[in-house]
Amino acid sequence: MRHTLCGIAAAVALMLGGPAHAEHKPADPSVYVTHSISVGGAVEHPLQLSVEALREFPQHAVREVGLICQSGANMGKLENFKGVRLRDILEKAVLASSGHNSVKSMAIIATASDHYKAVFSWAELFNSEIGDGVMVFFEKDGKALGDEEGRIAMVSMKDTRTGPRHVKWLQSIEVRKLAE
Ligand SMILES: Nc1nc2c(c(=O)[nH]1)N[C@H]1C(S)=C(S)[C@@H](COP(=O)(O)O)O[C@H]1N2
Ligand SMILES: [Mo]
Repeated sequence: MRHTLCGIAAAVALMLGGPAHAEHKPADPSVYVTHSISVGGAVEHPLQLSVEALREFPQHAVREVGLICQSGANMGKLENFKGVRLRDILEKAVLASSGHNSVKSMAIIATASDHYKAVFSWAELFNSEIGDGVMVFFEKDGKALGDEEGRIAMVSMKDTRTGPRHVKWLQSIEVRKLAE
């Protein structure tokens, strides 16, 4: 009985919630494709960046990154892509900090068009090696990204499991102060 109720509750929650993040292979990924990303929230200069605008930042070519799901499952790899550091984008937007200690309580939220979200902290991006490997990318094998990833995606290459912060169809970067 208990299980049945739980099952029904889960089904109702799913129906009320509408589509959650896409399953790994949506039937028609083209509906999720994004062509630019917004950078906003607690920043001095909100930005809207197209692929062309992203190319203006220092570009990094990456040979290969393995993709491991949070479950531990091997999801293949990202190969031969080109992107820019999220840290460089945020430096252009300039974090809106109200003093020396303000940035330490900031979070950076990456959101995809299917509502998938991944979160970073200021310390990860600006004060750890993780930040060196957080890339917003837009090119693979010298070509635009396909619909299965959108034109703009993101990956955190130095994570233990790289799947969770491989954000396909990237749409926005929001900076938020989590504590006063
Ligand atoms: N926008 C978006 N990005 C996402 C997901 C998602 O549902 N939506 N799933 C994540 C998960 S859990 C994994 S393991 C990786 C790898 O998925 P793929 O092999 O289908 O590319 O994508 C990640 N990025
Ligand atoms: Mo995953």
